Amino acid sequence: MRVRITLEEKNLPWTSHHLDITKKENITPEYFGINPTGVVPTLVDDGVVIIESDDIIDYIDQKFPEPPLRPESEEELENMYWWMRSAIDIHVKGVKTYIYYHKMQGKMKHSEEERRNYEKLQKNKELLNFHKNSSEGFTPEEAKIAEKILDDFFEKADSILEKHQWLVGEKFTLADITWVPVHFTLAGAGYDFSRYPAVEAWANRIAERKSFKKGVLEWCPVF
Ligand SMILES: N[C@@H](CCC(=O)N[C@@H](CS)C(=O)NCC(=O)O)C(=O)O
Repeated sequence: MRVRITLEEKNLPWTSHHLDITKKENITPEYFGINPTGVVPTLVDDGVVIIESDDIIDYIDQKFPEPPLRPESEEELENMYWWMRSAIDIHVKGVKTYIYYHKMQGKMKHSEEERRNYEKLQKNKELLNFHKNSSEGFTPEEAKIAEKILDDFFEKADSILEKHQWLVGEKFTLADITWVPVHFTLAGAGYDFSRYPAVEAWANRIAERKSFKKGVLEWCPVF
């Protein structure tokens, strides 16, 4: 979602190679050969391969600067990177755990063969552990920890968005692009955003943008 929104904001031509993760189309030696963590997305631009959505959208914004999706001041730029890095850091423990527990619990049981296949390919310990837990089911305690991680971020975002239009000030940036899919998917998993009215208003503003309609809703009308 992040990468598609960014590409749409820039009006860049691109080709989608869609992998259905519910069918485990990403768990193949071929895909791990391109992205060693086996997750999506991966950008291949003219032979350059980039993994991690925050690095991909940063690369796109630097290589194709118009219209810019970054602030001008050093301080705001640092802030933008802080929001981007935070989303990546809490992805597995916060976002993924919350969504799997509230939306997919009990539906992710892996067969013995799937488990062996995954363990052969996956070298990343956090992901190995996550998928082992997702197959066995997360505990309510793990789900509570995930929720607390998310609450802390949305509380902070809400207090900023009460005063500013966007996460790092008055300019729409890669920080907003990084966080809006988190909002979209968590809302679809039942996370209570009514506690954060300024975040809800921010998400509604982004939902009006053509890039969100084309980059998110055309691919995933409801999560
Ligand atoms: N930090 C990575 C996270 C990527 C990620 O977790 N992608 C999910 C889809 S949103 C995925 O590929 N899940 C399948 C899996 O975990 O095997 C990024 O932002 O690029």
